[in-house]
Amino acid sequence: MSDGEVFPVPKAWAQKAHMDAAGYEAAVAEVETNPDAFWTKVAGRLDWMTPFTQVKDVSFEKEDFHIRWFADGVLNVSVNCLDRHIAERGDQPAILWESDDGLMARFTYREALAEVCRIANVLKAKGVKKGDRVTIYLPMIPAAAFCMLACARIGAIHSVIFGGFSPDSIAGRIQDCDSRIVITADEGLRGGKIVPLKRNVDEALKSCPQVTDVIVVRRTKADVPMTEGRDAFLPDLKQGVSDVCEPEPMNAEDPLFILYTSGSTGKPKGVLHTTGGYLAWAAYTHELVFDYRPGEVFWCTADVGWVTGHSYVVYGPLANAGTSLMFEGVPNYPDHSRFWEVIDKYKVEIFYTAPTAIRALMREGDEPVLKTSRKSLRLLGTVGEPINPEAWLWYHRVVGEGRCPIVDTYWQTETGACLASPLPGAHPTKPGSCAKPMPGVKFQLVEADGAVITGAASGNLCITDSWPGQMRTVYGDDQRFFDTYFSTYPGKYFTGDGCRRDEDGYYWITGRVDDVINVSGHRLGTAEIESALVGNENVAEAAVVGYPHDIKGQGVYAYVTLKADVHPTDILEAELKGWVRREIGPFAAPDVVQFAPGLPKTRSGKIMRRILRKIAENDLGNLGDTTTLADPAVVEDLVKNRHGA
Ligand code: 6R9
Repeated sequence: MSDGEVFPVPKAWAQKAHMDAAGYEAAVAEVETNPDAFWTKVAGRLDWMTPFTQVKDVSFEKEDFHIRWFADGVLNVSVNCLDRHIAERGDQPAILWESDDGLMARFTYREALAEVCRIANVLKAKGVKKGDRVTIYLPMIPAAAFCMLACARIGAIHSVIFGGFSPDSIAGRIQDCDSRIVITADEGLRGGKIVPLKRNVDEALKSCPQVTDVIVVRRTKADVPMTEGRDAFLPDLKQGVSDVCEPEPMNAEDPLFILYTSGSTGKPKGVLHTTGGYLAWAAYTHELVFDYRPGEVFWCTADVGWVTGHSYVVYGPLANAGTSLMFEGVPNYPDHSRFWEVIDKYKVEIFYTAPTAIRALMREGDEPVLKTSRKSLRLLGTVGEPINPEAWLWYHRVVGEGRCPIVDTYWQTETGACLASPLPGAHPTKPGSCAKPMPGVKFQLVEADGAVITGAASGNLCITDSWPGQMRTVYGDDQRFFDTYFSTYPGKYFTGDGCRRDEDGYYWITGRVDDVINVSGHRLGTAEIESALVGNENVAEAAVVGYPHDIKGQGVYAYVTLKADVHPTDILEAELKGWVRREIGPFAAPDVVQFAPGLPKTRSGKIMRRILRKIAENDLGNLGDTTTLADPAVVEDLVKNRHGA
């Protein structure tokens, strides 16, 4: 198979990058020959209150399952992200902020540390202690980063919920981790529209009686209802509070945060990351992949509500004494030049975004890009979903003027930070390939039955050994952690992704092989959307699959069987889309609802999703084996009434 164009490593990059091709090979070799020395260097970049003497202590085997890294070391994440940079870089911006409406703000390391300490002291005054869970539901404002770091300072575990989630989704996440404190804002602002954050929290808390305190950050200063005795504005709580707060000494394996993510079954999982390994991996990969040097202006467009925002807006850049730009807005507001104008305004050197945004902007043509300078840019990155070569080439040629290498970074919420990416000084790039695993990450392709695949071939992507940034458990459910990731292929971590390896040993992620779909880089479980749909009084049964979508990567295609006395109408179709918006969040709303008198099932009652996927993809000549269907006529009807048929 031909993989198209290959872009060589620019000479200047090979010469000055943190890691060149030989350095990469040497690191990969060292992991084999002297792993403790290698991993000690990775974690040695952090400041430890008590240095670790144990390095890796891991078994993926069922009988003795455990994952521990640097387990006797003691450190604090906020110290590593703030205090230790003050002496040399106290006046350097830690965070730059571009608001939705074009305002600018900057916080130096000194200012950021003071603010984090004040918020930490506010939390302490509220009785928050080490190990307590704090829910954060904020827009993309600097306070979001400060609140995360304030939790880290006192050893509280944060659970950040993306501002696009609905009251129901918020409630589920608050209940799951039993958090007593919620930090939110009066309102958010995105693309000129108001996001009613406080109102959503009020709605969610109707079913969360355990929440004692809601801290409200001022964003729009709108008048919002405040519940007496429970709600207070952060500026009021900060009055007279000290800007000094002693950091809590944390064991490397103490939890740092929970982040909920969708899986193929059941409710979202609380992915738990710990202190030492997570921060070491976020910082190491941030430096290596982006060839990052302290003080460079780094812009990752991800929301802090997703893992990319955790690792590459907050923790990675700040651990590396970086300047991280936070952007509150959206790529197409007030117009399609926004990203590029912001790059010029802040002299952004490294820009990291999602393929869906690139595709959407590419559709608007070159002019909105070309009218900006972008001279400050030297490296571009993508994350979240496979990037089609056409979008990659446009990003490279038009946005980066052919002079900026592109790093296509493959990873997951579960993996803490990057797993595979070209390193700009080491790897020639191929549009659509995430190139090679980070040193220390051991990829393996397997057949469905587990047989190991070698050479150039496709298979299911597993990782055969641990790396420090790996999640440690599903919050409150160790069994689910093991079952989800380690039981399909015993002794290995299964990513859930399909993947091809080419003749050069480059990896090409082909997408999820489970019932997870990726809509605009947002991960959604089809089961979650189905369960929202069947919660509607008109719906008897629902099956949801992904289908190729030009901009979003995948779209949501819902097959819905109505209750006996309900008739399909356009109004009902719109109602169901709106229903999912409200139940989960706007990004989960089905693009297509097809009413179906029945769903294709096996004789044992299992829905045959393979067939539903083919119909949604309009791949009708190839429906595969339908002999096990209980009622073949169902399929004929589905094909006949296919949307767009
Ligand atoms: C960081 C993040 C994880 C899933 C993952 C895969 C897909 C992410 C990708 C990619 C191809 C890339 N994915 N990066 N696919 N190329 N560069 O996105 O985490 O939200 O947990 O999603 O996203 O399918 O399994 P998360």
